Amino acid sequence: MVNGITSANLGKPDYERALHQHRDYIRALQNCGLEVIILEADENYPDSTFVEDTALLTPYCAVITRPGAESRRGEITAIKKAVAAFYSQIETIEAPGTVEAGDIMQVGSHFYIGLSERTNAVGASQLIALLQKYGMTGSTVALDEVLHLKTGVAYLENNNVLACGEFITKVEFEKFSLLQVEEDESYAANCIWVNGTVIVPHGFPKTKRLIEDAGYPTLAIDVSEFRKLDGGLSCLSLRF
Ligand code: CIR
Repeated sequence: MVNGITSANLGKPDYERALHQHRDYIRALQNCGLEVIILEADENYPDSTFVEDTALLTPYCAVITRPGAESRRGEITAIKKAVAAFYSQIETIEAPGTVEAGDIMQVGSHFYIGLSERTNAVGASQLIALLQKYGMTGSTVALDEVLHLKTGVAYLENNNVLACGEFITKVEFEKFSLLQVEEDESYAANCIWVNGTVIVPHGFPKTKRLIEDAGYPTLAIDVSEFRKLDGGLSCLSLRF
């Protein structure tokens, strides 16, 4: 994983520390009541720890994506196999479409799809058609500043959206109650709501307090080594 793609200027990840942080992350999910299935390391793909990008798992079907980053395309082989144990309905995004599911934010049965350098319009429209086939809906959101949609925005259920930067003023999110993450803590906009608790990255006290003031218990996990590869809390798991 130390050779993963990055735009951050934070140096190479420390592998041992990353393993340690990964174990803490798994424990946090378990503490929130989840059963965690841990996949084998896929040593051919340095970014494969960011499993979120390779599949969208809905209540009715799984969609195996086609990552926009070419070096990540082969990650889907192992993910497809793992997902097949839980889903009988498996759909796929086809060329020239690209989708990375870090660009997808679920709000009930609606899915916001970020159009980014990794997710293109063809991929997004394939995905919207697939969602509709199963009685769900999707819509696109243009991104200008961040890697993935969920780099800058997280749905915390109960109509609450945690947002930073460009997402604070997007019309698409006007109907939600917005929790605004300050620019100097922008990394903390990627949090995950799990069974009522919000797992937050360690080291961002203002955002942690903001979430707690909105009524959520929080659990802080240090993911500094994954941040060095532009990855966050949501990227490290597929939650279904
Ligand atoms: C990448 O650039 O693809 C990885 N280094 C980071 C992916 C992060 N995933 C996510 O935000 N869902």
